[in-house]
Amino acid sequence: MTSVINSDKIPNNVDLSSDKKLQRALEAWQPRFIDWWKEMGPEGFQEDQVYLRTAISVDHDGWAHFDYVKMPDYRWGIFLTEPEPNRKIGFGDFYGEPAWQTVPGEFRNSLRRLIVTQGDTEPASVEQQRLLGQTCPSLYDLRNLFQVNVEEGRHLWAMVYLLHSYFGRDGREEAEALLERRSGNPDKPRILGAFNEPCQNWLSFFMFTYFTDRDGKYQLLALAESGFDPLARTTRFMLTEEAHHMFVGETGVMRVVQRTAELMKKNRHEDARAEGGIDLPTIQKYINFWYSVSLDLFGGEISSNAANFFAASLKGRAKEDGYTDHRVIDGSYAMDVPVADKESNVTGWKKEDVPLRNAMNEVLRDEYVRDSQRGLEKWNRVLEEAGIQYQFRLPSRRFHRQNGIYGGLYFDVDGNPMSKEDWEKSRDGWLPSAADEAYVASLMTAPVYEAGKMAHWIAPPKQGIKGRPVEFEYVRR
Ligand code: BYC
Ligand code: FE
Ligand code: FE
Repeated sequence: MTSVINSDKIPNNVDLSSDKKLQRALEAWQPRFIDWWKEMGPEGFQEDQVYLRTAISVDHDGWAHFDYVKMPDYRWGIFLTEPEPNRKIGFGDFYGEPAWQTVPGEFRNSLRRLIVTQGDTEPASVEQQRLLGQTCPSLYDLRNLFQVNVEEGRHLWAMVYLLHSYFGRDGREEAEALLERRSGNPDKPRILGAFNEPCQNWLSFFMFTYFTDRDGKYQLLALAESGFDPLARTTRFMLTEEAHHMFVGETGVMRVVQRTAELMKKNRHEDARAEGGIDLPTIQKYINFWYSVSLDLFGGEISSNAANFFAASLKGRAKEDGYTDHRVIDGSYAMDVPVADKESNVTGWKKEDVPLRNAMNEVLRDEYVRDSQRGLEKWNRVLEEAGIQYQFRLPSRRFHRQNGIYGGLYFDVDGNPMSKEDWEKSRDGWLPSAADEAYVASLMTAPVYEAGKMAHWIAPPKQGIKGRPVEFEYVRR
């Protein structure tokens, strides 16, 4: 069941070779995936040798193998954590019943939709990041970008495996469609908002991997509880890879902040831009942007979809074990819901006790907000230690939202309602303006390919990858 046969075309621990039909279907999808990768993956680096980690098994120590590989030769495999014998469903209407090994007929559509939505984000992020290599701040960062990209590719494989094995013809059609939508393309966009936003510079990349990959963490934690056991097992393994993506974001922003602090200290007016760095208010604006678009990824505060997913035992809460009531039949979540007029002006607030099942998106978002705060505290400590009077903060969760109860309304970063007109006048003080974007882009016009060297606007990492020095040649051009 769990042996890894690396001689297979598709590395896996699901005994793919014993299911010839499935194996053929996936082997037919594989060249289309490679075509997509060559077209939409990192542009200009497909022939380079990259020092990458490859998942080769699901053993706790030793699941990852590090070596040079050309990205198109990366062995994208299918790995599910070991089955938990006699696993019981941990929440919802089917709480306590044996976990499902096949798709429960009445929930087929909901389940497929969850898997497709999850799957869609993975290639979308690769598309968003495809040009970043051309302006990398170091070979170390270039390698991390590619590591994240190949693993998002593997996450797509994980979802395609589920679609092919459990959803027959329409699953195969969805797997095709996952390679056809394109991030930011108005005719065939990716499904969720944040995955259509351009990610054009490295500050955005670090914010994306900090904030948007962290949505991935929480959505995967919720799916890791699923009563549909193959989904639970595949997302559990994805989570082991996800940690590195958020590490890239957290340490990336931290290194920018550290460098900015150094440059400010060099300048009589603490002017980071005068010294060629990224000033702190600009960093705050990127936080505001990527945090708010990532908050939207959790869905509406009051959601019948979320209630249905929970009731059907398809999507739970992060770490369901930590809760006591797993059926959640009568709890509620108190919310202040804004009431607005036709011009989107907030005219008042309505207290609502939302049935807890309908508030599951908000419950998950609460966990996310807490977790997001932690990195900010680390970044703020860098500033404190440098003796700089400035602190980053997360904007209110009402700020700059596109969907849910705050969607389309206007709030400042503290959550106070305001008119559309006033908001638009203030916008450039809160979110990256065209001038900010141009400034950040002006720092990142050329790549740094010399081993160990860093772009001027970022500090070196504390250590390299897998015990290698920072000066290691992580990418051989
Ligand atoms: N943009 O009841 P509602 C990751 C739609 S990231 C556009 O409020 P629901 C990764 C919604 O589909 C993790 N549309 O929300 C990170 C619905 O449409 P219909 C990805 C949106 O359904 C970095 C309508 O609005 N995984 O892995 O409870 C790099 C009303 O929906 C958005 C998942 O998302 C949006 N932001 O929740 C690489 C897990 N939000 O029904 C990878 C699977 C909502 O009117 N997905 N809508 O057509 C889900 O669990 C749910 O679909 C959502 C939405 C939480 C996303
Ligand atoms: Fe992913
Ligand atoms: Fe990720």
